[in-house]
Amino acid sequence: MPANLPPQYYELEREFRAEKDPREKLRLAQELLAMMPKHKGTDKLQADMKAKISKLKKQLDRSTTAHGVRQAAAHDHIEKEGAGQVILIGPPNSGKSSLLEAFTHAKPVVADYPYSTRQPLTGMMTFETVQFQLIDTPPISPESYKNYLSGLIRNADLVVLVCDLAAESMLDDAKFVLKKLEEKRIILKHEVSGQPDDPRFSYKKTLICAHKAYDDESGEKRAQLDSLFPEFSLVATSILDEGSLTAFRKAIFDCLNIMRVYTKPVGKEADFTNPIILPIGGTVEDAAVTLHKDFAHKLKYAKIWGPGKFDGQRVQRDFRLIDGDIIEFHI
Ligand SMILES: Nc1nc2c(ncn2[C@@H]2O[C@H](COP(=O)(O)OP(=O)(O)OP(=O)(O)O)[C@@H](O)[C@H]2O)c(=O)[nH]1
Ligand SMILES: [Mg+2]
Repeated sequence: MPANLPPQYYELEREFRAEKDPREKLRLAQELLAMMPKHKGTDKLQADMKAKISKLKKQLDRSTTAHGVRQAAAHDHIEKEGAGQVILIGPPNSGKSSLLEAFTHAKPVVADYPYSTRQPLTGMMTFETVQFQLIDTPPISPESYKNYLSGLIRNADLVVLVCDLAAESMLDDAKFVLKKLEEKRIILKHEVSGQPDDPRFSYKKTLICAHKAYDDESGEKRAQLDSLFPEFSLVATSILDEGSLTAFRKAIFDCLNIMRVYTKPVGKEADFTNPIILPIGGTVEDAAVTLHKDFAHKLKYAKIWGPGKFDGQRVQRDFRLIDGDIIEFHI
């Protein structure tokens, strides 16, 4: 019986054979298996691919546990923390590590020469009452692309493409990053609603960071970036300008399409230190579910304080909340 494999299968198989990084190879093998039509004609192919997957997993397990530390091949997944995981990517020397240093307690290598960052590093950035996880990464250029970057970017909630307004080659460098990621089947978009039909691709919401803005007095470079990315949100930053760093924090919050809701125990003050994070448009019930499924089940009504409401207004579970609302659950 013929296997009848789709044309994309052969393209992906070629990529799989050429791939050297075991983690990326494992991901491609899993994609190939998922793409294979399941019938008698592919029985042997399926078994072969499952054997390859199991061998790659063993190989990765060994590299992860050897010496008790996670090794380079294991960089492609970073556990999420806080209200959103944000990955800083871009050409060499654009200022990715300087941004991580400015916003978090992390101590990345910052240097006036390119390729100073060799591996990803994370830190937590505060915006008002929430924290976001920032990931600093090694640069993307014709000379260098760490394969684990594809996994990290796919997994992140938001991509920040850091462009260097002080660099002559700013536009070419940014275009190269887009092209390289497209090769890896990652498409940077200004907004993402749903994913592409072809499951091998992924769309990632991206904020453009026009960095070293102090060095662009005339605004000419910024205008060039605006025309390369007409639809994207763009934030201009400089580590020398505190106001621009505040704007960056706010831009990240806005791009993540989330809101904060503060809980208030009956008869007590609201807790402003630990908001519930919900996607924009979330309801009273969504907020209750984040506390506990049973709790949401038992919920009778809630009282709300916030803009556009009477203080303590009584609402039902399908009531849509907005950023900054205070909620008192009644069960
Ligand atoms: N003028 C100016 N220089 C900056 C700014 N931010 C960073 N730099 C300088 O730019 C250079 C590169 O900064 P890094 O943060 O190491 O850049 P990177 O993108 O992490 O570089 P790689 O890790 O090599 O890709 C350093 O000399 C920084 O001091 C800024 O806002 N303005
Ligand atoms: Mg760096």
